[in-house]
Amino acid sequence: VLAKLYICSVRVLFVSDSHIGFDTVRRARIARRRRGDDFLAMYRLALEPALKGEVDAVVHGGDVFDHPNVRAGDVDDAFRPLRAIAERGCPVFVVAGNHERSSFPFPLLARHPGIHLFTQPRTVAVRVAGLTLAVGAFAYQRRIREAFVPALQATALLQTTADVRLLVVHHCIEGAVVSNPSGDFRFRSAPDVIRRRDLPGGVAAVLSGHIHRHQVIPPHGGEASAPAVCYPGSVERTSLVERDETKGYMILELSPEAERGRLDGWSFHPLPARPMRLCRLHEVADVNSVVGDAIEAAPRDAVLHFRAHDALREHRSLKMAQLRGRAPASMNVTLSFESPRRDPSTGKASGRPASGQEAPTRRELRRAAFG
Ligand SMILES: [Mn+2]
Repeated sequence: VLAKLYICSVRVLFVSDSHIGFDTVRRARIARRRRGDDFLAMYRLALEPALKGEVDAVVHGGDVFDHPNVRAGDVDDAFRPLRAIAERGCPVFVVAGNHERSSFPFPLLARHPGIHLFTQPRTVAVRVAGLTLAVGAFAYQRRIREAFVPALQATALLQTTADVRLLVVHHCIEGAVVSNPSGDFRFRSAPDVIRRRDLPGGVAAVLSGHIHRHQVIPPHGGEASAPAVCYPGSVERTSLVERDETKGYMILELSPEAERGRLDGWSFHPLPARPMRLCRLHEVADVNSVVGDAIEAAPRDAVLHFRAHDALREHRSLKMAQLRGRAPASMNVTLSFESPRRDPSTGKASGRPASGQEAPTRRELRRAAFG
């Protein structure tokens, strides 16, 4: 009776896909605003509740870094707040993602008894908030579909005695949705997708990075079958398809139940990520004024991308130096060209853009359509 009355729970801050090292350079050839600072700023904001002692543990779902060759200074920027969090007695669990190539650069910079880096499958059990929290995890690996069950077994998570068990991965899980140029895309049966029915019942929740759009796949199938899957999403926008997504991190509330624990609730905390705008220039008559209108209409701190038809490649309004000169220094301007897609049956250009499936409508073209 006492055990039931004495309610204890554990709060876990879950952040993922911080992509530190995105658009950072040692010596810049041209002076322009670097988006790397935005990623670091959002990452630090996400970790603030842990630095203030408002949570009991921190999980990073992978892609801490944008690429495996991140310079030591950027690695230190990423690990420094984690060391500070661990130093105040809050354990930190970090799984390696695909952008790290499933390992960590300069791992000595993360050396602290309270920081647990996961590459090979394993389980780490810690004592927090009067409870035993067991975290089982393994790095991103290709063709996970057939490798998932053996990898889960290799963690020994389900054999670990704990009050709360969490499985942490960096993968696509069946049912997860991503934004795509032609709409939403739901992962189902590809070799890189974990089957929903392979997820263990013996965990409170599955925490995953990799998908940059925040979502929670609810538990289903009754008692102890498929656990909830939590994706916090990325802390900043790495790609144009993320332009309408709200960026943020999650805080999970867990309590002990039947060795695996229970996910009592979760909250999503939005981050002030940079606004992103797309301006398509396909059959536009007056490129110069459309470019000017786009710059005028975008927020001053926007990441503004011009996507132009290949035929406009030599247009003098579409030179990078020219575009950057017209936009305020607080804006990031990028540019890409698309050639018309060829119809496979006729070999003739179909007049639609080659990359993505977004064929702009007439009306969109007239308005120089903003995404
Ligand atoms: Mn990522």
